[in-house]
Amino acid sequence: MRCRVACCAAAIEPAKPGHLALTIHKQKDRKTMLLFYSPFHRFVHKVLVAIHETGLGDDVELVPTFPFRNADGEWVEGQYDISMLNPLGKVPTLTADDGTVLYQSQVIVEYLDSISKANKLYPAGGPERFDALRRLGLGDSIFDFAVQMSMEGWRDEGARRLDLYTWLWPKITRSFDFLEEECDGWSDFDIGDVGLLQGISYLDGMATGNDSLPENPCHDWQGRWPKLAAWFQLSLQRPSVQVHYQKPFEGDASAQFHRSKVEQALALAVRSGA
Ligand SMILES: N[C@@H](CCC(=O)N[C@@H](CS)C(=O)NCC(=O)O)C(=O)O
Repeated sequence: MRCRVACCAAAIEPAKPGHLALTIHKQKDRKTMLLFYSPFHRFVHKVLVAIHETGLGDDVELVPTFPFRNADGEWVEGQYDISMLNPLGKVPTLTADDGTVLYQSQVIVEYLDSISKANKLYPAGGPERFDALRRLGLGDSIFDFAVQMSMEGWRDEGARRLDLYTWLWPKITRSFDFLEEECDGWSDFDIGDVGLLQGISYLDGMATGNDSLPENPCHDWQGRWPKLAAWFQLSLQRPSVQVHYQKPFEGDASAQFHRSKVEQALALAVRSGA
């Protein structure tokens, strides 16, 4: 059973006559959702692309959240805690305007699509839908593998587990072989493409020219898989990508701002419970 742990007073108080128009106007101007995410724009963020493709750019406030290191590379673990909202303590985490807290990017993008004001990213049904979901799963796995390898690189060189790399790289190169075959026929842009863009762009930022990565077969991935690279370069031009990709985050990224937004989210939070 779902229970509301706290409510926004303004949402439950009956509007006074004469105040109604003002209330409605204020609510329209306000960003009503909060997205806790890591503002590293060296890769394409699936959730940011979905926000813009679905026409929700004016409805979502971005809250920079650093699970490990901040933009200056300093360890800030714990200062940007979101575990009261998401027990996994992971970004991205979204609070919707009714206070519902959603986490795992796959869940967030599907929610955004369900309330879309513009494009739908999920094909309605049939083979197209399941093909999009398959590519989303592939992109998310490539992303997870690349993150795993990147985090392994935080260990001292001698302490890195080489078998992790020899286990993960073939999964990535086989995926790229499959995608090189498939991508010729791609024209529409759906949630599968968004997932692939996130995974490939993270791998691109981590692997390109980086020969210090053990067993790296992807240092020149764009030369090895040219059709996939052409699709990647074209997709990067989409406005929903350009709005953030490779652009520094310019808002408030302080721990104080973050705390104030966690408190705001908690005041509205709805979570599952007895
Ligand atoms: N499968 C998850 C992955 C999210 C994820 O791994 N987030 C990392 C940053 S890239 C994180 O927040 N890690 C913090 C932690 O593990 O404590 C999703 O797609 O949302």
